[in-house]
Amino acid sequence: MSGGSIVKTPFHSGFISIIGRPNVGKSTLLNSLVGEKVAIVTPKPQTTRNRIIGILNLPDAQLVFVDTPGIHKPRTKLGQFMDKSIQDAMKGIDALLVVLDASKIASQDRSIVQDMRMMKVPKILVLNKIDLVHPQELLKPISDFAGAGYDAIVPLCARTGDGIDVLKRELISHLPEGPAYFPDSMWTDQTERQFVAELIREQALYALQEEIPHGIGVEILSMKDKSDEMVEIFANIFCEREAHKRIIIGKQGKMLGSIGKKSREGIEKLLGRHVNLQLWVKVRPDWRNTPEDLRTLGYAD
Ligand SMILES: Nc1nc2c(ncn2[C@@H]2O[C@H](COP(=O)(O)OP(=O)(O)OP(=O)(O)O)[C@@H](O)[C@H]2O)c(=O)[nH]1
Ligand SMILES: [Mg+2]
Repeated sequence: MSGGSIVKTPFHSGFISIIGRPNVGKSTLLNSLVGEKVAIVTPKPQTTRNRIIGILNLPDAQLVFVDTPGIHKPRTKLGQFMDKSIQDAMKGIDALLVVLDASKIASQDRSIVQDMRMMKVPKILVLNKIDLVHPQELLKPISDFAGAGYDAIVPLCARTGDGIDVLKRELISHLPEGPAYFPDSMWTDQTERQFVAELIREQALYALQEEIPHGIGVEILSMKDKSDEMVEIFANIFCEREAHKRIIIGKQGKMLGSIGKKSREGIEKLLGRHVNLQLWVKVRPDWRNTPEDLRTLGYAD
């Protein structure tokens, strides 16, 4: 007679950094993997400014993703902070996702793919935005990168989620056995205040054109519960010039009104309560090079 034994399925866990050029869809991929809106997404490059953690909890695994700013040459102290966020996100990780926009593979992408070979962790190359290319167009990058030292090449569409499950299974198969690092109810390490500031910045980025978006920062001045159903939020939008301030406010305050309305809708969804949002626009010339302003806006360690 043989006794029954309980075979415990192994639990896998690990930190996985998501890196790539600006605008390739890293934050969209993070949101899609986690199934929540963790990071803001806009069509403007350099949307993400700091390291953002998103956690996927599964019965057999906990995947901790680290979204990063797009790799670029820093030109301001803010840029240096973003660069450092990328460097920090590469430390102590268990796996790496290198993301490319399959519809626009450029020489910088090839350099990034090449540079990341030195990372001695499992690496997966993600060809994102496959909705924008004919399937046959994927054959060339797949064969070009086949010998690049990656453990897998996964084509997917972060926007629709097509191919995301393949990526999840692939990642789990490469992660070490280990414990959950965070409680299984947690899906990010960002505070409500940080989220709210990001949602306002997202709407400002959507509304504004040309060079203004890079000079936008959002400071939450206060968040107060007015009742069980109502939160009052005061926030400053920083910009770098009087001319930018005029554009952000718009004719008869129209632009600011629209940024405020859309931000409020996003914040209400996040908090599940009514929001009274008051926005002010402040000119801070060169805040991107001013350590005190960078601290105020949360771009400091
Ligand atoms: N068509 C298509 N667009 C996508 C896809 N994934 C992301 N995008 C779009 O690409 C743009 C950039 O997406 P983000 O997720 O902000 O890109 P990012 O790499 O995080 O950009 P940075 O934070 O600036 O480095 C947005 O307009 C997204 O909607 C996709 O699978 N298909
Ligand atoms: Mg991003």
